This record gives sequence, structure tokens and C-alpha cells, in this order.
Amino acid sequence: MTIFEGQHDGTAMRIGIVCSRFNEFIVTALLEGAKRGLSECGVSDTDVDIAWVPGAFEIPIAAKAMATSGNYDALIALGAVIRGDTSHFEYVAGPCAESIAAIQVETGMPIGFAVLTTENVQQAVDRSGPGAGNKGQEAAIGAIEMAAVLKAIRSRK
Ligand code: INI
Repeated sequence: MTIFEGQHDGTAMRIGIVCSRFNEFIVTALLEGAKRGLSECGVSDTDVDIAWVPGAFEIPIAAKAMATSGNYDALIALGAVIRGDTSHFEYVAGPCAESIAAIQVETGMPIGFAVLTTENVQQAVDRSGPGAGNKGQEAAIGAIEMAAVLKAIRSRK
């Protein structure tokens, strides 16, 4: 019996991060969490590229460009869609999540997803703090695990 399980070892992995500028103070805090998560996994700073885009709606196209570039082992998507901000919450949040899921499956590139979809600013603040529960940190650690488990599956002899 063979069991595939990814370790949280990002040594020598190259990681791409897509950040949306809308609600930038939240996304910057998610990015800090993602950097912490990557560092905990042994990813070197010089192996991390960050692309900024205007809003969550633009995250998928940048993620697809990174996914198809051949330059990365895993990606992380960071954004914040807050319901109070817009009547078109569903039109931004839904397509972003669905497109990221589709890009993962189409390209085979793991994408850690920390595009927050919250009812209000406080909920977004609560999920992007400096301690435990920062969704950027969780997405980063999950992306490393997925890159590792996919590598193990793909290299099975
Ligand atoms: N983009 C977000 O990332 N979060 C939001 O809460 C948001 N709101 O509230 O509208 C938002 N809108 C911008 C959108 O992502 C696009 O950048 C814009 O429509 C231009 O294409």
C-alpha cells in the first residue's frame, strides 16, 4: 500500500502570490501571514514572487498567467471581498473562487486560497491578524502541502 501525504517542506520551492489591492490593509495583513507560513515551511524569500492586481475579480487571470508560466511549484491567492462594500459582492466573490478552483484543476497547479468573503470589515480583520487564524498563513501552508503531495503522486514509479 502506498500512502501519499505532503509534508510542509517548501525548501527549494518557488511560490507565486497574487494580491488584490482592494481593501489593501486587509490584504497586506494576509500577505504578512502568508510570508510567515512560507518561512515556517522553509521557503526562501528570494523564491517568492508577488503580483498585485486591482481587485479580487482580477486575481484569476494573474493566477492563470503564473500557473502556466512554468516558474512556480504553488500559488497563493490573497484578497478581501466585504459584503458591506458593494452590491455586487456575489459577482466578484463567486467568479473569483470558481475561477481559481477551475485554474487549479485545468493546470494542475495548487493554489492556496485566502480571498476572504466576509459580511463586514471586522470579520476580515479577525481573519488576517498577526496570530493564529490568519487565513493567508493557512493558505500558504496548505499550498506547500499540496505541492508536496502532488509531486509525490506524479513521481510514483
Ligand atoms: N474587489 C475586491 O477585491 N473586494 C471588494 O470588496 C470589491 N468590491 O467591494 O467591489 C472589489 N471590487 C473590485 C473588483 O474586484 C474589480 O477590481 C473591479 O470591478 C474592476 O474590474
